[in-house]
Parts: sequence; C-alpha cells; structure tokens
Amino acid sequence: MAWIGIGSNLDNPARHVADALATLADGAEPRLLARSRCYRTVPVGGPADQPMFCNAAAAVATTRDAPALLSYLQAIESAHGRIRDVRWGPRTLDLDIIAYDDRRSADPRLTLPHPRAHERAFVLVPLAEIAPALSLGPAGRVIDCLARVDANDIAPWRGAG
Ligand code: A4P
Ligand code: MG
Repeated sequence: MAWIGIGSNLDNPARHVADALATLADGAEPRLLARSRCYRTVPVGGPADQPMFCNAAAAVATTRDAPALLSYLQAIESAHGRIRDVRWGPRTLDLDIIAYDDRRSADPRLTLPHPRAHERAFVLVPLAEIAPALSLGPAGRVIDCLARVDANDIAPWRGAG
C-alpha cells in the first residue's frame, strides 16, 4: 500500500486534483483505496507570488514496486502538462509518494518516507483524514507530526472534494 500527496496551483487546481483522483480511481492497478477532501493551502517555498494550492491525499493498493509506481505517477503528471522548471514553483500537478508500506530509502530519486512530508501541513492535514496512524519514520505518526506544525491557514477547498 502506498500513500500519495497530490498538489496543484495552476489552471484550475481543484480540477487537476479531481482528475488525478479520477485517474487513480479508474485504473485497476494501482487501485484507489481512500482519498481525502481537497484543501486550499498557502504555498510553501518557491516564488512569493505564486497562487494558492489545492492539496489532497490518496491511498492506493499496488503490485508495482515503488520506482514503478513513481514512474506511473510521473506519467499522470505529464498528461496534466506538468513542466519542471522552478523548484517548488507553480505546477499543474504534483504527485509525491509520501510512504510505501514501511519502506525506507535515502535515494534522492525516491526517498521514503518523503523527506519533507512530516513538517508540511499541506501534506499532513489531508493525510490525517485517511491515515492518521501512518508512521513517517523517525518523525512518528501523521497525527503526531500534525500536532507539531501550524495548520491554521489550511481550509477545505470550497466547491470541490
Ligand atoms: N523524489 C524523491 N523522493 C520522492 C518521493 N517520495 N515522491 C524525486 C516523489 N518524488 C520523489 O520532484 C523532484 C524529484 O524528487 C523527482 O525527480 C523525484 O525523483 P518533482 O516532482 O520533479 O519536483 P518538486 O515536487 O518541485 O520537488 P520536491 O523537492 O519534491 O518538492 P516538494 O518538497 O514536494 O515541494 N506548497 C503547498 N501549499 N502545496 C504544495 O503541494 N508543493 C511543493 C513541492 C512546494 N510547496 C507547496 C507544495
Ligand atoms: Mg514532486
């Protein structure tokens, strides 16, 4: 089982997130097991003037190994017109693997659990809806990480999710 963080802040972000969830729900493999609501979140890092994000989280069952799952997710990003230019800059769709079973990896091409998930409210708030007890490694469970961050400016995305 894998947990996926979903984010978008360009070209109708809620639609990109909803479409990505629909793509995951349509496929037999991976199979969508759970999804969170959609949230409006303040951009973290990157250019100061970028738009607000829509963020959500999903749980999938998969027979693919983690690198193959990441390739599959990157193909969905590409289908949404994702262009990688500015680090942490605006994007039509970002699909990150937050955790894959209890796998640990320090490989920069695929770090597990995701190296920044435990300190980011835009990941933790949606993830806490579907996986509050999930361990994010040394940082602890999702709900414990969430208790340590400021999530006050995160609100449900009106009209979606
Ligand atoms: N990579 C390594 N580990 C993983 C993993 N667990 N899941 C590598 C996915 N990818 C992983 O990612 C860069 C490289 O990370 C990939 O080539 C992959 O091999 P990317 O998707 O091309 O670029 P990125 O997402 O801009 O990079 P990064 O550093 O992963 O960004 P973050 O840390 O995910 O932050 N603010 C709000 N409010 N909401 C957001 O969703 N997202 C970001 C991106 C910044 N600020 C945000 C949001
Ligand atoms: Mg990413």
